[in-house]
Amino acid sequence: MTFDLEFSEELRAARASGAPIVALESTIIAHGMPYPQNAATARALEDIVRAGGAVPATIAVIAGKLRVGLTAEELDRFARDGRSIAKVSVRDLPFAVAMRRDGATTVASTMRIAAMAGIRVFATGGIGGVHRGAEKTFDISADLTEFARSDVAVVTAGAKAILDLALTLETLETLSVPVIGLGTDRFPAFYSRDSGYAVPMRCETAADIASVMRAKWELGLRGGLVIANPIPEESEMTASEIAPAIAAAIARADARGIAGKDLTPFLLAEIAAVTGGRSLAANIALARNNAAAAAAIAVAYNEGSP
Ligand code: PSU
Ligand code: MN
Repeated sequence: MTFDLEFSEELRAARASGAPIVALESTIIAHGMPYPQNAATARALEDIVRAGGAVPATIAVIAGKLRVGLTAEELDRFARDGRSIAKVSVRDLPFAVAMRRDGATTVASTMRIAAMAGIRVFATGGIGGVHRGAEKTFDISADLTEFARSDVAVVTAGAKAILDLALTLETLETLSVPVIGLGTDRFPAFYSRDSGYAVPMRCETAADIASVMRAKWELGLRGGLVIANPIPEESEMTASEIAPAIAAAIARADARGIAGKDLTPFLLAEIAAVTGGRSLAANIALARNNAAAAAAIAVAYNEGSP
């Protein structure tokens, strides 16, 4: 058995020529959005990265192989099969590999595989974090732990609004993870531009973010960076619109005993249903916006690297 990474042809060429690369995850496709919007979004994110001058690397586990770059057919299959494909975080990687399963990778496992592949920039929608009520449930996303381990900058619309964002920010501080607002002083809340909490640092340009990334790793500080990129204004949802939908979704999850890795996909789907798809449109808009910013950061990081 070998556990080598498997690169697509496009990625092999990109690596050979030293082109900038942006990692993309597959849980957002299989578990984060319904079909067919997830298929269209997966394709759009790749196209946006290409338009920004970088090469997209959608990451997944297929028949136990750690795959970097999927074919159009594979991308569409992950979208169509959706939640019947296992959500694979770092905990789940050994089982998926040994048992030759398919797996949709989360932010945590995508970061890990990207780091193995030498990819330094990754675009997601919104990272996982500390769930509300975590003092009772202990539900803290492995995404946070991974930021302490994998050397990858993750472009994210803050963290998901379903979370306790104050505790999420505290945990990132404890883990010594830089949280950089891209053109903002405020930590975004996924569907909206301002969580009510400040970011500890702010950069205006992709070039400045690339400099911070280089400084971190040249200092020998291992781990990732959170690049907090607010949803575009025109797609933002107001707190009065989104807060009741989140509260209702959390109440339903509690009533049904939904926990563990099923919780985040359940909440996102419930909120989309309650808002009549408004939250889905916002999620797509912020993910697209993150892909564009990630491409710019990957290009800037490449230019400054020897
Ligand atoms: N961003 C989105 N939609 C998603 C996710 C991110 O816009 O569905 C996924 C990511 O894969 C992230 C996961 O790692 O949600 C968080 O899951 P959990 O809370 O179980 O760690
Ligand atoms: Mn969890």
